[in-house]
Amino acid sequence: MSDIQCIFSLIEEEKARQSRTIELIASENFVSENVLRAAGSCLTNKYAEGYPGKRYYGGCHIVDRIEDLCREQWKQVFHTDYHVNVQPHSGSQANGEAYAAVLKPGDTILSMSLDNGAHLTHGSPVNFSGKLYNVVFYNTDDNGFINMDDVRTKALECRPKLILAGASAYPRIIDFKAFRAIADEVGALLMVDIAHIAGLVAAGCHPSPFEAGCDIITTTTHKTLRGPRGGLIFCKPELAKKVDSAVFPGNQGGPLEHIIAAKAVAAVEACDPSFTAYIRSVVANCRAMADEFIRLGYDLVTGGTDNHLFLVDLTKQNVTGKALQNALDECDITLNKNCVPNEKRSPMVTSGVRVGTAAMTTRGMTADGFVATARVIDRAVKALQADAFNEDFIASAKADVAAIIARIG
Ligand code: DSN
Repeated sequence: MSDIQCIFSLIEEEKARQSRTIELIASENFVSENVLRAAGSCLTNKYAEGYPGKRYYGGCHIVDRIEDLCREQWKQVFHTDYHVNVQPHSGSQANGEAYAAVLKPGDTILSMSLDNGAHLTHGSPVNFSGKLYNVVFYNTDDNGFINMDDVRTKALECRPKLILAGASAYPRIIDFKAFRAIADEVGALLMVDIAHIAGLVAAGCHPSPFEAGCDIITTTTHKTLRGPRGGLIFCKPELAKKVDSAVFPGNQGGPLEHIIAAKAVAAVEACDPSFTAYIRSVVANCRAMADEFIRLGYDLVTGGTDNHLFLVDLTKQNVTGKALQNALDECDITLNKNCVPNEKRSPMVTSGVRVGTAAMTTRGMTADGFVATARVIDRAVKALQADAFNEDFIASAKADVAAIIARIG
């Protein structure tokens, strides 16, 4: 087999893996054929540094139209007049570029920490954000809810230049208006990272940071928005120039015009009424699955969920997140280990797992399938506890998974 055949054979293997597994990673989804077509198109050949109408290279008149269309379409998704930059290659880059637009190195950011459910780029000491800026963290309470009293106290103490709201592993509604009030009280800018909940915001299933008057809003396009991998930055019009120059030439070179076209396709899809119905099912399925875990005796961080994900705290079961993730991999169920509030284990081990319903809802799984999946996961936990996670168990769990998937076609 040639090296190229080997690459395509591995892609086929991955396609088969995706098709036979139950995908519960809260940040993943399955894109449409049209998103794939645009992402795999000849636009990958084009260099287009700059912005529509102001490029550094020739031959950009067609990609200009695509990027303009993309920008306008994303404003429609969120019913907003905010400026949007569609060039960020990822959510992490979008966050770095948003900071660079309004902060200087050493400025203070008030943010939530990674172990409370935030993202690495929200100021983790091992990330550029924690190295470049002075980051002060607000906390969640003992049940895992964002503690708005702590946000206000810390904001009054540290007088941040920027307050950051948003998370990667937070199962509840975030009160953007309460953040806005605190930011106004201390004269801070308010940035919100909606990478996870963007689809819910678009579908009206989560309060909108646009309506709350947040200054900068970043997102990825590939989680609940079901688009290609990439980022977006929205900002109030008065910050548009600063944001655009922070993206290019500040942080990036040539934009990925094939991905921008795929983002445009995803935006058109997100404006279709069927997208709202999809997101409502994601949320309903998440509640059904979370309720089943509670019924089976598990502790969930915050006691449940309002969105597309929940966190199972396995402390009581004395099973680590890592052990369960690895065991479920063998049973064709994919999820990720996750820290829980007051985590005692390292981030590579953890005491919990994160479960999301966006991807399998796209595949057509309904509440029954999610409840059945919760029961397979419960059996895996019990097998680990009883030292009975063996070949026989794996074979029977895989058969259960295959049957659940067969029911969705
Ligand atoms: N890795 C993403 C997630 O799983 O939430 C965040 O970037």
